[in-house]
Amino acid sequence: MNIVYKSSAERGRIWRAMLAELAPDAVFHQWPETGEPTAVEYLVVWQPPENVMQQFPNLKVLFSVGAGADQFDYSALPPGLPVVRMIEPGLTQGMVEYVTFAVLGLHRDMPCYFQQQRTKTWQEHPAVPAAQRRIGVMGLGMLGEAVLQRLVSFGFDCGGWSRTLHHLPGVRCWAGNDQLDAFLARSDILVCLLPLTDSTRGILNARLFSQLPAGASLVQVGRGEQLDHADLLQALNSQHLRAAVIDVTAPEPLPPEHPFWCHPAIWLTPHIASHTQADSALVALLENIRRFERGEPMKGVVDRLKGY
Ligand code: NDP
Ligand code: OXD
Repeated sequence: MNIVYKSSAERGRIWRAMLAELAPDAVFHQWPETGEPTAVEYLVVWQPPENVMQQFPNLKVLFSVGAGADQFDYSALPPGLPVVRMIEPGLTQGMVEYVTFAVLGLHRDMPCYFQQQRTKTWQEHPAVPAAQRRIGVMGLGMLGEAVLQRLVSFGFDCGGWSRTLHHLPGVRCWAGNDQLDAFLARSDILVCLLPLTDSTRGILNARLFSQLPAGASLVQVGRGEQLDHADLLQALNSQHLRAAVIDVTAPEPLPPEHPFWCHPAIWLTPHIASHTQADSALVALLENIRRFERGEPMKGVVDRLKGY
């Protein structure tokens, strides 16, 4: 197998060493080194190089190094070229940790208490039992399901929303645009784990916020383009929403004057909710390449019609 890898140099260094053990016959090039371009079969990237098919005319599979694959210009890729996103346990674990941290922080009113600390205010607020806190996760894919599994274990009242109906233990599920408002109406803490598509761009907007219960909070870990910043600020400033934990924004990074940086009800992190872990991701990548070479279905193939 002939692989070109174009992403974090540190991960590439680890992959090269691991490949020597796990797949000694593999030819591994770390961008900008590519070897003979016509020999390249598998390209693993976050951002592909320009004119990817002209550069690598015999490419067999394009792998995203991340869980999302919205960064690709599909019009520049031949329809038959499989595009595969990353499904690997390290990435899932990172997201479970981040969302659990965010949900627990919001559940226990931490943005308010951190703000009180800054003003030297010693004031207690009523605590809500987990069973009475309704969590709603938008997107029940690899990450949303794993997150919900963990949140259920805290005893939260958990709900989930997706395009097609899912059945998850301990989670009440809704599906499709027709059921979105019913799902939102019972989501005290809303977590967005949707992929970026034409249907989800701008979905976190004033209309959606108005459907949430008064005092609800948001955890945004999907993609920046899903969130309308002005609408979120309006919902927070009017105190319809209580707080927001935001990991992804458009643009990234936000400019220094952007109000999110200093807003007392916003926790902002620089797109770090989860990262592809070098060791577990290489195992997943090799497994997918071997599946492809045996003519078996790969895990995480993007459905270009659905857009994810
Ligand atoms: P999956 O493709 O496994 O799951 C996507 C889920 O979203 C599915 O349940 C799908 O529904 C649902 N969905 C898609 N479109 C719609 C829609 N229009 N209406 C309702 N539901 C919809 O994705 P992952 O769980 O692997 O990842 C989700 C996203 O998380 C990634 O695309 C990426 O943007 C983001 N991410 C962010 C990271 C960060 O660090 N902040 C790290 C990793 C990922 P159905 O099941 O019915 O198809
Ligand atoms: C991803 C991400 O998609 O880090 O993996 O956002």
